[in-house]
Amino acid sequence: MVNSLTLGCDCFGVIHYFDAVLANENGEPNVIPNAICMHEEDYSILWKHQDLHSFRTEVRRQRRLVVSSIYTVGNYEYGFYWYFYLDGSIQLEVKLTGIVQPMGVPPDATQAEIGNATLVAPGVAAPHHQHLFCVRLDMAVDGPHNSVAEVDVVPDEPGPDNPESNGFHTKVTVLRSEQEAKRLINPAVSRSWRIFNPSVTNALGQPVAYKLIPSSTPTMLARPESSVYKRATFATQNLWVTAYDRDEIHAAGRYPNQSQGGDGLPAWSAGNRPIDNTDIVVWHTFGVTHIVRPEDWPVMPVEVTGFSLVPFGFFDRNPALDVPPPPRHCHT
Ligand SMILES: [Cu+2]
Repeated sequence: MVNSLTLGCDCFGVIHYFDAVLANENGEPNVIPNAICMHEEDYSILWKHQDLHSFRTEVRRQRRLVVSSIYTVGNYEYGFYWYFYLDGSIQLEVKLTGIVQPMGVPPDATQAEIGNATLVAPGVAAPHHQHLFCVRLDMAVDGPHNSVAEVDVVPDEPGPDNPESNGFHTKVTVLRSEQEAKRLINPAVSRSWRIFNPSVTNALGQPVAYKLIPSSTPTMLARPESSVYKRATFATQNLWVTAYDRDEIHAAGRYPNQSQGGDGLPAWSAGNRPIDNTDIVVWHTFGVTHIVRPEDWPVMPVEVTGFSLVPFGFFDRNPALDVPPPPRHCHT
């Protein structure tokens, strides 16, 4: 399903391409030229400050390394864009485009009459649906043995230690077993998950860590008795953490199309293996619930979903201080 990418169309600028070698249905190697694109691009400002007394300014430009590929899955295109930034941050954006699944409705049908779909053209409607992705992150933050903590930001209790009633603090909960690590996002408390190495500290004595910042993302809306829920149970949680096993690769198991349900993450995590200070894999489910717009027809402008992994005490200070300054006229 992976596309061959074309210079000046899919990717701009100075590009390095990688071919993909895949097996065809007879098990023979099949080369797909230019399947992966790598390039660098400007990404606005990295950091800036203007001194309010002297009006002296320092500014540095952000750049990112982009590694991308695009897949045509039936009517849809999915672009996977990994970004690597100068401050050590990593981001995945999935770009959704292509043609939404249409269905015919009577030419005089109204929006009220067609139920769980949007009328996108006379006689044409597009059903509500979800795109839920699960990434397998084989984490190794400064070594193979890592732990995961859930971090919520919550208000302090009222009392003498909170005299203005405006204090808040981080509530850090280390997830110690696979069952404890089945988690949902919670934007109201800025929930993130910190993947840290308990055995390695930075110069400040803190365990080195990267934090997973989810986007505002749904989980599966289909009910537990549905076929899709049983086969894609991974999509009912935003986070899973498992003990590393080389055979545990696909979140829905090896054969989702033939599955009777329960394979993949729910089966592996049923063993409730310990996940604290050991070789772990972090799985993150994210995506979009797509209530199709008339503007998505007849071809859909890109909609973006994804997540970020940013250093949290992995470095001792801002790691991008040595970025060369832009031309002289940008700072005084
Ligand atoms: Cu969609």
